Amino acid sequence: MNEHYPFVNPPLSYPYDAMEPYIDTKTMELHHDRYLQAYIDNLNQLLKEYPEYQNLSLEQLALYAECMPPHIQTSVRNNAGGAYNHIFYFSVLKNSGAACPSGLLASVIDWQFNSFDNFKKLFTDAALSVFGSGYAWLVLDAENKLSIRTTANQDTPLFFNVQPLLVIDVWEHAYFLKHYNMRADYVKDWFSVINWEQVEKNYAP
Ligand code: MN3
Repeated sequence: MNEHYPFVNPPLSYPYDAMEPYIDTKTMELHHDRYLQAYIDNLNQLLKEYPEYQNLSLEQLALYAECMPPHIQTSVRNNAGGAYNHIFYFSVLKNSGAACPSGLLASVIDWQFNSFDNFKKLFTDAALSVFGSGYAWLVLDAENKLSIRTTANQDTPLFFNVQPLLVIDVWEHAYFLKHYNMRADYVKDWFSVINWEQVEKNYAP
């Protein structure tokens, strides 16, 4: 995708129905073509008037929004964050991939969380603890340790000075059509479509 303005919505690297039966086709279509598209369109619209910010990346826009004129701070932060978070979310989905991490990442998860099953439990608890809309993340922090973080709305974990490895979107639009209000069922299904190969690359590029 473009590193800066004008941003374009990167096409999914898989068909809309690729995550069936865990995440339904219609949800994937709406999520990518409407929700993510809207963040990108809004951001481009906003930046049209601000050539001085047009060379910034999504990460920079989300991070530096608070240094911008007060009347655009919230919109830049939400729309750049919304685009960044969604692109990241779609990039770590894959059906029929490995069921769990391997290699170095697997060892570090075992070491830091005692076992993969315990990591899964803690990550699920975090995803369920998000009140309202937001995300749960596995990140690498400044001390090179893995941790589980949650963010509200379209905040990004970049605010914590960490490197994101894996994310689940727990906004209702990510699961409502199939799982209704049962976020726990969605989180359970989502664990079947994690692209662990990509997460490993994010960990040790
Ligand atoms: Mn979403």
